[in-house]
Amino acid sequence: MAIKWRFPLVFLSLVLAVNGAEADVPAIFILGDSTADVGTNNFLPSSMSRADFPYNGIDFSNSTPTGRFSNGLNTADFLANLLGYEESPKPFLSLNSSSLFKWFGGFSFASGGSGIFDTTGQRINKNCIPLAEQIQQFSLVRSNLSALMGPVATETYLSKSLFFISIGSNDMFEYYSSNSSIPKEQFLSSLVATYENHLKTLLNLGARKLGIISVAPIGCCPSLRVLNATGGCIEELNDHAKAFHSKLAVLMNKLSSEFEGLKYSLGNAFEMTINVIQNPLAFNFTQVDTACCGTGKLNAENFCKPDANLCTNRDQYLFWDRFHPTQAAYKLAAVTLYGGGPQFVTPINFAQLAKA
Ligand SMILES: *[C@@H]1O[C@H](CO)[C@@H](O)[C@H](O)[C@H]1NC(C)=O
Ligand SMILES: *[C@@H]1O[C@H](CO)[C@@H](O)[C@H](O)[C@H]1NC(C)=O
Ligand SMILES: *[C@@H]1O[C@H](CO)[C@@H](O)[C@H](O)[C@H]1NC(C)=O
Ligand SMILES: *[C@@H]1O[C@H](CO)[C@@H](O)[C@H](O)[C@H]1NC(C)=O
Ligand SMILES: CC(=O)N[C@H]1CO[C@H](CO)[C@@H](O)[C@@H]1O
Repeated sequence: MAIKWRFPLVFLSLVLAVNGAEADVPAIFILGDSTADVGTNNFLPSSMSRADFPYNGIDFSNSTPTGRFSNGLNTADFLANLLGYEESPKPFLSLNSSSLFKWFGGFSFASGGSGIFDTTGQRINKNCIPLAEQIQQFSLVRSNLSALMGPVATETYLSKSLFFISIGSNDMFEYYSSNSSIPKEQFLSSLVATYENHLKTLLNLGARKLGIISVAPIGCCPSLRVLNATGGCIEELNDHAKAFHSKLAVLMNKLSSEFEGLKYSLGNAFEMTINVIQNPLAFNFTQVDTACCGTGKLNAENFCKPDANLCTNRDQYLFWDRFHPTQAAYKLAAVTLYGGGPQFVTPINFAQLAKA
C-alpha cells in the first residue's frame, strides 16, 4: 500500500521540527495487539476483533467508542502523554492528507487479536494485522520519510524515536486453547525466535530505542478464571507469561550487543500485574477477578457489548472486559513503565530511555 502524501513537503518538515522540540522523542511508533490498538481494526472491514461499539469508550466525553479495548484510554495513550504528546499516535491505517500533518509524531500499527506468529488471530477473512505486517507498514513510512527528508536525516530521526511494542498474549491464548501437541518448551522457544526475527527486521530499518512490555499473567484474565472451577488463575498460562519474560530479557541483552546504539527498556508485565492482583487495595482496586463489562460468571462469559452488565466504579476494577484492563489499570502500567524501578522495568525505565 502506498502512502499518499497529498500536502506540501514543507509542512512535514515544520511539524517534525515542532514535535521534536516539545516532546522527549521526535516520534513514537506503536506496534502490538489490543493492549495498544487505538483503532487500527476499525479500518479492517472483515475484522471481528473490534471495540468500536459501546460500552467501550464510555468514560470519554460523549462516551464515544474509538476502537480502544478499554472504558477510556490505554497504555499507549498514557505513555505518549508522559513523553510529551497529547495521546497515542493515530493508526497508520487512518492516514489521510487532512489529518496526517497534525498527527505526525509517529503512527500506531497495533492491531487487536494479532500476535508474533502470522497465523495468530486470523480467521477466514482478514481479522487483524500480524506483527510482521505491522513492521512492513512501518517500512513504508520509513521509505516515504527518506524520500522527503533524505536518508541521513531519516536515520537520525528514527534512531531517536521510541518504538513501543506490546505483543505475545494472543499467541499464548491460541496455543493453550488449541490443545496443541507441540511441547510447551518448543512453543515458547519458537515464539521467542520468531520475535527475535521481527525485532531484527525493525532494527535493520533503523529503530534504536525499543520499549517492550512482556506478557501479563494472562491466566488471571476473567475469561480464563471462568475455566477454573475455583475461580483461580490458569497456572499454565501464567507459567508461559513468566517464562516468556525471562527469555525476552536474555534476547534483549543479546540484541544490544549485536546492534550498535540499541537502547531498550523491558517492562515486566508479569510482575507489575501480579503485584496488583496480590495487593489490590494498595493500588485502590477492589475487584481484580471480575470484569466490569460483560455477562455471566465473573461477568466474563461474553464480551462487553451494549446489552452487557456494566459496573459503576470502573476505576476500582482491574479488568474492563473478559480480557482487557480498565483505563485505570492501563494508566498504572504506563506510569510504572515510565518511572518504575528495576523490579518492574530493566535495565532502564522509559523516562531514561527517552533521554538516552
Ligand atoms: C481523515 O481521517 C480523520 C480521522 O480518521 C477523519 O475524521 C476524516 O474524515 C478523514 N478525512 C478524509 C478526507 O478521509
Ligand atoms: C481442548 O481440550 C479441552 C479439554 O479436554 C476441550 O474441552 C476442548 O474442546 C479442546 N479444544 C480444542 C480446540 O480441541
Ligand atoms: C485453579 O486455581 C487454583 C487456585 O484457586 C489452582 O491451584 C489451580 O492450579 C488452578 N487450575 C488450573 C488448571 O490452573
Ligand atoms: C489511592 O487513593 C487515595 C485517595 O484517593 C490517594 O491518595 C492515593 O494516592 C491512591 N493510591 C494510588 C496508588 O493510586
Ligand atoms: C512521496 C513518496 O515517497 N511516496 C512513496 C511512499 O512509499 C511508497 C511505497 O514505498 C511509494 O510507492 C511512494 O512513492
